[in-house]
Amino acid sequence: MKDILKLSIGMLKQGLDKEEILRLINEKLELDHDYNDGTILGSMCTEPLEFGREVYLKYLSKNLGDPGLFPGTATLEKEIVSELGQLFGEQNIIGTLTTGGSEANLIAMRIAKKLHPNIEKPEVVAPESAHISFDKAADLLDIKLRKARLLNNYEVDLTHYKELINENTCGVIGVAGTTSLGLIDPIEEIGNFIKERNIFFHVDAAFGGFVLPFLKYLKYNIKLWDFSVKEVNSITADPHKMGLGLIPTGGFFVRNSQILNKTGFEIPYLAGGNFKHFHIVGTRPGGTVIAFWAIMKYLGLDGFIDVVKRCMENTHFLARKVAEINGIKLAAQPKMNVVGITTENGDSICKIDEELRKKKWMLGKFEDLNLIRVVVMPHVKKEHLAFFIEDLKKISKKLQIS
Ligand code: 0PR
Repeated sequence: MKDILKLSIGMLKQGLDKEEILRLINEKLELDHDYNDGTILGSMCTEPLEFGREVYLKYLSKNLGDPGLFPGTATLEKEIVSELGQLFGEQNIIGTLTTGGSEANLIAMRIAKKLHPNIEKPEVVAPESAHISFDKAADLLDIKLRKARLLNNYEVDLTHYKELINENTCGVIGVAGTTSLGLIDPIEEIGNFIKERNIFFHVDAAFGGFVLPFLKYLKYNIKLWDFSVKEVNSITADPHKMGLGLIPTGGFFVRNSQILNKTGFEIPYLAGGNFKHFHIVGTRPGGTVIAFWAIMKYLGLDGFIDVVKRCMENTHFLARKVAEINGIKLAAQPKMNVVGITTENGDSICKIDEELRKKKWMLGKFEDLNLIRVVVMPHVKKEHLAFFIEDLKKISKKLQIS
């Protein structure tokens, strides 16, 4: 009895008025960082497109966990998947929007295992630069994740990668836009190596999926990474990163439509009827899907190209300036709008990160690679980067003298 009373103490007996509630929320949210002030330099998320936000608010009760109740919403999802499939080099693919890249990668790992019921101790090979979601998936699915080491230039050591593939390998992973540096794995070479070997090949383009296709239109020289490599079976690409979608909107795309039949889950009792699905979650947002459909229609190819073009201009500006500062250097020449910064003499980057944080700059820090990461998202403007560079210059100078 005492415990029940204790539990109810936190909840108000009578509700407050809306104004007071909003005031309380705003007070708490003062603590949050704001994309628009330019200090968030280490995030792969950004402000969603305003029109997407408006659309989302209209339709946020739609639930694609029961698509039979919302067949119209499900149709919009199919249209998104079909258009993105073409953008990723294939007609007639299937797929689905997810809660993010982690769920999409988990789905891919599950499929790799499911398609190989005869492998008793399944293994998946991935580069060391693969996102943490693969470790999570391996843990959940009881798959052994074998990681290929990186070379000094942070690219995967392909010889080691190939050595890790054996008769227990049910899947291989390539990354098109690594989390730390935005680098692209040699997808074509991996494809060639596993040709005719019945190994599921998944490409994680959670970040790169909404950058690389547009870079191609901007005449960047991009190596093949998508369904145009015939051995690639599935791709992760997330609208809530460079697609300006709402959080959460990830994406999973698969070439062979039979895979859903072979590996999909079923929920027989749903009000709208039974549909096979890939998802780990049950109830899932329809509003974010409709919003992304609207974003795609609103921006069109030209709009997405423009977003990426501006991010790349700022990326080049930052990269040029970093290269001029004594004591630090680019970890790698940026392939997309991700810039890694490391020390020239191999000293730890942590001190610089600490000093930058004191000045409110929020970056990603990859201690194992000794680099800090700036993701030049659409909310990061040239003037923010100019301020950042001034601080970086001062900090680098100060640390060299001390
Ligand atoms: N694959 C890659 C290549 C990723 O970079 C990420 C996330 C994922 C998969 C997983 O995607 P979800 O986070 O949608 O599940 N990359 C970012 C990272 O870890 C996620 C992120 C976003 C981190 C915003 C911080 C942040 O402020 O860096």
